[in-house]
Amino acid sequence: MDSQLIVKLRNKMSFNLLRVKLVVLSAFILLSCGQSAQQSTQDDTSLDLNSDGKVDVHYEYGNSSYIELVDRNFDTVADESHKFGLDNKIIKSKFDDDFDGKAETTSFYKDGTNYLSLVDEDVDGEPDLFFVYKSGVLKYAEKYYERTDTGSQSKVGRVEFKFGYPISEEKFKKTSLTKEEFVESYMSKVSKL
Ligand SMILES: [Ca+2]
Ligand SMILES: [Ca+2]
Ligand SMILES: [Ca+2]
Repeated sequence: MDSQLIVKLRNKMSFNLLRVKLVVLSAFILLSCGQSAQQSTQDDTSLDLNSDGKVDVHYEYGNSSYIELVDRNFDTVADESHKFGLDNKIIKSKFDDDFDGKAETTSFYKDGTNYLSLVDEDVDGEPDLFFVYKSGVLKYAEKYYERTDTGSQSKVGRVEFKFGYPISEEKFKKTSLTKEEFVESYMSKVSKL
């Protein structure tokens, strides 16, 4: 086994993102059990998690960062990508959670921990759902509802979470922000870090 690869996998074990944990854990178990996948797909830049001879985790290295591409449903199309700094700290992830080939969820991390995820449900380039985390734990989600006619006002729905489960009804607050401004307020949280 390549020691550099093991170090990377160990670093990733600490991430709070369950999906990342599961994928890496599978890889770890696979490797530590000695059930090495086919030699042709095991090298420094790729892993075959389900031993079907097809690469499921692939690494692309740049000058100041590297990207991990993961195929969770083993259809040979990557549905997760994670950007890491050269210090192995995760910076940003993208997820294609409906496996249609387009990533709609973007997660942002600070000190290796997820603090904000934005979901662009209709993949029009603007997020619609906003998930806020504390120490990597989902606390609340918000959704912007555009006003439906000139007499009405736009509103923001908010749901609180505990252990990944919603613990409140959706509560609405009227807002004078346009959708662009609302998105901007979330993006400024990202840019301030
Ligand atoms: Ca595979
Ligand atoms: Ca896939
Ligand atoms: Ca998608």
